[in-house]
Amino acid sequence: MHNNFLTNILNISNIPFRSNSIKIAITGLSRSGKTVFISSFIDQLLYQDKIISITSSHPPFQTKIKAPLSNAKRFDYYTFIQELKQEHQWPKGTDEITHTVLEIETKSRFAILGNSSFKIELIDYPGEWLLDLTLLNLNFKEYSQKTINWLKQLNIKEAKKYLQTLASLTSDISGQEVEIKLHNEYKNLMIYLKENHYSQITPGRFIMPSDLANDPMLLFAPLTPNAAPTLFKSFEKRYKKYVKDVVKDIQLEHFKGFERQVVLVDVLEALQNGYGCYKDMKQGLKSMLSFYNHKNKNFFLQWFEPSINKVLFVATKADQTTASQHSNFSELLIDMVDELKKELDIAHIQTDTQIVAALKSTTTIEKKYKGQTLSFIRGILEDDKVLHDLYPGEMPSKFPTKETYDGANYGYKNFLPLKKSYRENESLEHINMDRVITKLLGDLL
Ligand SMILES: Nc1nc2c(ncn2[C@@H]2O[C@H](COP(=O)(O)OP(=O)(O)OP(=O)(O)O)[C@@H](O)[C@H]2O)c(=O)[nH]1
Ligand SMILES: [Mg+2]
Repeated sequence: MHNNFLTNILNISNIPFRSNSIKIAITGLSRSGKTVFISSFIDQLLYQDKIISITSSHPPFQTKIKAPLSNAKRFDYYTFIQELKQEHQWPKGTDEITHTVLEIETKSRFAILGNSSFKIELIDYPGEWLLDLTLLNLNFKEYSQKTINWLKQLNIKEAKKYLQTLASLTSDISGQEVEIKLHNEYKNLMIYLKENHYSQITPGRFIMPSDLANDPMLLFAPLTPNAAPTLFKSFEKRYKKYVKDVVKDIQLEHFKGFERQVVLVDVLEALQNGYGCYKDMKQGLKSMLSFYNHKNKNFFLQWFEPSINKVLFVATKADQTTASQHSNFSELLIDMVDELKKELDIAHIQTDTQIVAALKSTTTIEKKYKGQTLSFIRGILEDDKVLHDLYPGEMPSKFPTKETYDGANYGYKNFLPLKKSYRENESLEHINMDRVITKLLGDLL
């Protein structure tokens, strides 16, 4: 009797602390799958029929979408899900920060406590703008130096051309004409590098201007310190304004107060675009999360109290490979974020990884080829909109070394959402989104 009483008290003290609302930022570079991921996450929570097996360890819960926040752009779940389920199209790229609020009502494990509810605010946050937060830490001279060093390291023709332009500037050069020319040359280089799968691109608004397209504030570019003092002063002024008005007052403001973060990592993109892109993505991820680094902690504390205590690294598009490759796919994701996880550990931030397909757009089938049975994926290719069976090959379990890297060995294709007709209240076809829900919200359910 006495023992039972004690056990009950202990159990009750084990109930996870429930704050009434929790904020989750979903971040990742453009095209990494944020919008489809958030749409699927909401859809799985709304219609839990498929996730019941994993979540059966939790009491039932009910999810509702709440009214949009008055001070933020709405994440348009209804339009995105209509495109994915009915029109079999991917949503267009997003170039702004959007929010949505859900309310989850759970039945308590302890009848005496009754039902309880909590809110989750989800935010779709472009990784390009997250990279901008590193600029808070750099003055214009430092930013220029860092960018120039990076361009030198890339060792590619297009970057060398910009460095040559910088070297050709005379010390007395100034004026709007040269300012526009330099800005455009640097901006076009950033667009080129983005298209060629490089990750460490700043300022974010040069490639994703959103409402700031053609704003004169953006008229700057990195310069060799001391080379052209008048030009330097004028770019320095605009850089300072950009960091204060855009990075600090808008982009940082939206990032404050988050408890959990999802970082989408495009592992397949890194694998198929060569060693340079892989290295750059790894470094880019490090920069994106640099405010957790204990060395930067004091600096960032003055801007915001980093309250994130859980980071989940997710690689989506697992349906672009066969089911037999998923365990290697998971290993590759771990390989990509391993060092970062260690750094976050030091900062007492809990981390985990998960591969998913937010929307499963292919099926794995077995086919005979030259006497061997191989795993193929069947799906509608985005290129020609026709159903194909493709052999995506084997994935390594570690990223290759510089010497052995051959991007040509790996080629993953984009598929369109399958032409499935969904029943009412049937959630989006997926791989492992149930595990994401458990890893991200399990302690609250
Ligand atoms: N096969 C497959 N492709 C996916 C999946 N999720 C995203 N994609 C592909 O990735 C593209 C980008 O997905 P989005 O969700 O729009 O990515 P995003 O990160 O929001 O991109 P931006 O808004 O441009 O920053 C889609 O157009 C699809 O081609 C998935 O679960 N499976
Ligand atoms: Mg998007």
